[in-house]
Amino acid sequence: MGKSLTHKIIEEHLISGHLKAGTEVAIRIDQTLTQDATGTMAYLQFEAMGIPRVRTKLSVSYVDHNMLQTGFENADDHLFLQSIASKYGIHFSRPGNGICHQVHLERFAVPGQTLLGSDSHTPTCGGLATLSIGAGGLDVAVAMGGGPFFLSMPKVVGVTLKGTLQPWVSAKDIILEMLRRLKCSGGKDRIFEYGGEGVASLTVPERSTITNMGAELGATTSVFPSDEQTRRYMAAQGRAHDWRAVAADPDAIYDERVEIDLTQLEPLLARPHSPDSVCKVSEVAGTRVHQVAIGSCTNSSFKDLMTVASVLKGKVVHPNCTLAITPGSRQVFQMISANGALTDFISAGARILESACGPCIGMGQAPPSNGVSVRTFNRNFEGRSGTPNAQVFLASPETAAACAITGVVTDPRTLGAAPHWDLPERYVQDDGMIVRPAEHPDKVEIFRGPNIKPLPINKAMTATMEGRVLLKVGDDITTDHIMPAGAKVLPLRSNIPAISEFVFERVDPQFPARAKKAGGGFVIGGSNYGQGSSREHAALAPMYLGLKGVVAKSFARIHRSNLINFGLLPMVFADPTEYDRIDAEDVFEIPDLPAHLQAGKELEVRNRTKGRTFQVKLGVSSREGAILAAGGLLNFTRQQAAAPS
Ligand code: MIC
Ligand code: SF4
Repeated sequence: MGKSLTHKIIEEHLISGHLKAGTEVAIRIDQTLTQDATGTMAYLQFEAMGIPRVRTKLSVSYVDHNMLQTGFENADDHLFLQSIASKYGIHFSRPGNGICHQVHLERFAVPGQTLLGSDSHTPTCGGLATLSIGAGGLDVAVAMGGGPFFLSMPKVVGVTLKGTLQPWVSAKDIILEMLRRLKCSGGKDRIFEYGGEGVASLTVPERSTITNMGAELGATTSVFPSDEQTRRYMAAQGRAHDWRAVAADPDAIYDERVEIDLTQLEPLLARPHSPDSVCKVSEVAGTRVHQVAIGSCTNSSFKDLMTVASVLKGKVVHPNCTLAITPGSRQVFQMISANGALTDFISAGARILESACGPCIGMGQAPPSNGVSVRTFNRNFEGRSGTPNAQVFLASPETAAACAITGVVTDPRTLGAAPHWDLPERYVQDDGMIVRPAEHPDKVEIFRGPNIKPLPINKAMTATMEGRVLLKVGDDITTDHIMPAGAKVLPLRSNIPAISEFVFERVDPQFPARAKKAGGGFVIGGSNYGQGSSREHAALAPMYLGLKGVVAKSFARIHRSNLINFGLLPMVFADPTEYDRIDAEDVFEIPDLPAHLQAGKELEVRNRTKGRTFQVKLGVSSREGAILAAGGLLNFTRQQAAAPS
């Protein structure tokens, strides 16, 4: 019986468990990455573990999110990250070197290896056949220390690509088509493995656009085989020595299958406010556009920017509209500057931003009130752009460039002959902005500015839990709702007491005060609670405010793990209609917790206000149960280290 590529890579890295969907497996992690907004906590956690040096093949710390520096906070954090990387054996990608996923793809990812990153778009490197998974910072810290990564074995979905893309239709349209069909939670507990004759025509940057935005399907990850395209890309990056062919067996068995005929695809876009609200560009053509933004880890490769440059060449951005361009990496920046494409952008009136996440995470370029912004990014959650009532559409670089010159939503196929780009034979290979770890770590002093506050740690779980319902929310609550990002809040990522004042800011600004006054309590959620980002702050900051658990209809994978990692109960209604019988302020009691924290057990929740009792499923493995009992993964890891072997 043939094996999928996913099963082959997991088998090569398996530490415990069996490859049976839904059961817990532990895998060895070869590489880790962090970015600055999640990295400060991840490194504080790594430090708290007391391990002198990372035990991975490679760990890289990037600075790409918190780049605005409107005060001392971000700059201080950068210095902290640089010094702690140097001490513990981590490569440091300096601010200005680019977006973590783009740089990692260019310079470090290796086919057939595993990569764990404290950012939900870590699967970008799946375009280069790396099994790359996003996780909370604490999971990444454990992996840096040589510990395994535990995950519920996903189903493997074989995605067969047939035919070839038509002119002006791009890789972004393939992943938008996946989102149109499967929706934002359609990839939950699944790995998408791409195959079929259509794969050979897609270059590595195109494949990475698809695997990047697989995160929006809620997938554990997405992966392409490593083939001739991969070899050519790696050779052009001067990394032919790291290339290795890896692929599924021709008769591989998949749990589910999807087929997309590339020849039939048209330019698509996602409407406000969800990446799965997909329609054809032609259906909304003519809508006035106030802003176009090109960049982010989804679409800021050299190929993407050259495509945009050929649309803009000799033209000026429409007066209705502004255009912001963010090259994904210093490599991309150097190359468009050397070949004149940067001049085309400047001549067209584009506003050139540094290589960073920038507008994608609300760090500048907020659109005007009620403005329409067409972005090549991956998320368009309400308010994420920095303007609460902005209408953000997600589209390909081709479509975005067409909108920029016409000032209205435009199907790029109306522009005439499509540009064609062969990938370069050789990319600029300049790792001068990657700082290697110190040779004498004992001499390195860690810089800690006033923004770095000690890590709050939860207490072991009590036998009985009591508290009131602090907030009741609906379906698809994102981590941007729970713990907003943006220029004002992101600089506080290393300061939990300060950032916790913004928890649920856009949903209910009174939440922090109420939670503290009540001495903690519970949140009630609908389906897919905690979708989106990997930020563990969406668990850590509510924990600081006293949150004890969330009862929801279902959880997104990374957020559920983050709740467990910080000792908060992720409870799923056994009967989802119970949701309707709960109101804010109801008082809950959960008795006899220790006995119920074991694998597979249901818990009983007493709603004292309503005089009712209902069942919730925890669905935890015995390891997760022990983590919850200990009050989180850090306490659990310490207990294990202290236990006699
Ligand atoms: C995002 O795109 O939301 C982020 C910012 O990159 C997050 C990480 C974070 O919140 O720091 C992610 O996707 O994991
Ligand atoms: Fe950065 Fe945006 Fe990518 Fe998140 S999605 S890593 S904020 S570019």
